[in-house]
Amino acid sequence: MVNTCQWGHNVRSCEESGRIARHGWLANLLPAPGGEELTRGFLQEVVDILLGYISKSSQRSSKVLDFHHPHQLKEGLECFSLDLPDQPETLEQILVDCRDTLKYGVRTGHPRFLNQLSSGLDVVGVAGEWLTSTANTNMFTYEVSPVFVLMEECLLKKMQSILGWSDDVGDGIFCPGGTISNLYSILVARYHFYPEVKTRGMGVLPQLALFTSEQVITPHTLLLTPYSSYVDNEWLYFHPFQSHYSVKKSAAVLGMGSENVFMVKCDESGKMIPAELESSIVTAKEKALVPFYVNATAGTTVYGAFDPLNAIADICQRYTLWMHVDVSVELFNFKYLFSRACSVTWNPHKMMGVPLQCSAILVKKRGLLQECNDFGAEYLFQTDKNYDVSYDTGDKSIQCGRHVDVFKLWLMWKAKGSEGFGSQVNKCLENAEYLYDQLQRRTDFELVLKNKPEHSNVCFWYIPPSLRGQPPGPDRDARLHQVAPRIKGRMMEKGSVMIGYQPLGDKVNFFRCVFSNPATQQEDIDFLLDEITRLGDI
Ligand code: ABU
Repeated sequence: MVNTCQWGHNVRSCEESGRIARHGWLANLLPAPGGEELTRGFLQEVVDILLGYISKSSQRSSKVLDFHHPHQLKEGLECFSLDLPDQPETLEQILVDCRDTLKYGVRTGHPRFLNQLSSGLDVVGVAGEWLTSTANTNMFTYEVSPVFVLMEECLLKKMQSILGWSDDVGDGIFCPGGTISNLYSILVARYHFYPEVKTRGMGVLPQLALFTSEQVITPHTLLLTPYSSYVDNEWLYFHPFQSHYSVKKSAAVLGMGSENVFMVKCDESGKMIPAELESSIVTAKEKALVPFYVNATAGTTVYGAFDPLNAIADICQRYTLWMHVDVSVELFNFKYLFSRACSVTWNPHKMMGVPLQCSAILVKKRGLLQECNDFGAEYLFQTDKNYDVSYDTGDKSIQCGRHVDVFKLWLMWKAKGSEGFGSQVNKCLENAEYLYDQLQRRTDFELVLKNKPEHSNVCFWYIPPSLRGQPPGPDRDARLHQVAPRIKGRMMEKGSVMIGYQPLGDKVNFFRCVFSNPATQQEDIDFLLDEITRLGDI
């Protein structure tokens, strides 16, 4: 006999309904015999929760977040507790846990989530991620991931053609995030020049030097610096310009030493100055270091600045250096700009809106990743398999197990086409221009960079009434430095909008608005500025 259980789905009897609800529901899900109905019911409930969340995330009347301090979440809220039980929870509680996990998180797909380079909620991407989890396989061999391995190859080829690389030279691999992609670029560059490092280690190598833009701040570097000053009984910290911390971190991880990363001076708009790169190379040589690697940035984290890639490529060619480009933006608007790079980091989880995480390292020397990283574990990479084992791509990686990050990107690419991605990005660029125009018109805001945004980042200060008309100087700086964090805190507590802030170089805390969220419209930008004014004037 089939009945309807308390969550509205058919079960075999009332007794079973009660039993399942209390304890045994888990044991009755598939693969338990006859578990289809209950499994469908459970997953349908989860889908309903996800649908409710997705739909609410797109409504401007919803909050971007329901902020709680860590201690509040740890103590537990209403029906939500992080503590792990010894006895199984009921199905009802599991569904509450799902709902509450989303409730107390941040709606990164909300049109007013402008906090991060990765944002948005792409429904096709979500479907891709769900399918990926359902397949629950590993990217290391064709044996267990035949379709995903070929999808990775197909995506990498497409991406290489957009970079302007010919079909037969390129290689690559998807890896867990941009920092790891950058780490790969240094790893393969070092191997390219010094293949003996793989077996004999750093001891047989000269002291190597790396170069990167000073532009992107290191979040961990709150040191007293020559820029610090003591104002109003507190230290005011100015960050020195710092290279993207992934380069320093990688140099440390790879045994080259973070102090051997030279941070090349940038111009006012945040672009690496080629003459400064050249003089840093000369300085490194004078210190008996051996330059081998330059990281150029296409879209710095804060300003969205593009380093002059051609001039940097000329210098790399002159000194025989590996040129890597860390692309934090997208590449549809910049086809072929990267043709001279030896390697490129491309993060589809940023401007392309692919659900986190989705990052690729592309290397313009086929076979290098494999040679650099392979160890041919015989329990995985047998050479006498019944298929072409060149598709067992896992040994290109420094990982063993590798998550399938490719399917959601492949599916989104199918759904949108390259043109769809291009228009999605263009909309973000239009938003950046609109914000820039609005900021120019308003007297309560001040742009950090006077020129039109190069990409989708716009940086600005809010000037509260008490600071308007105050002459520039340390006192004004000290007060202005406190404005953005104070407003940001209020925004989060209210849950109305989210935007990032940071100091940079000699500039005190300013807001960085970055557009990568396809849901954001001009009305959200108007709201953002009005909300900052409302919260800042309190
Ligand atoms: N390099 C990571 C970017 C972080 C951000 O969204 O600002």
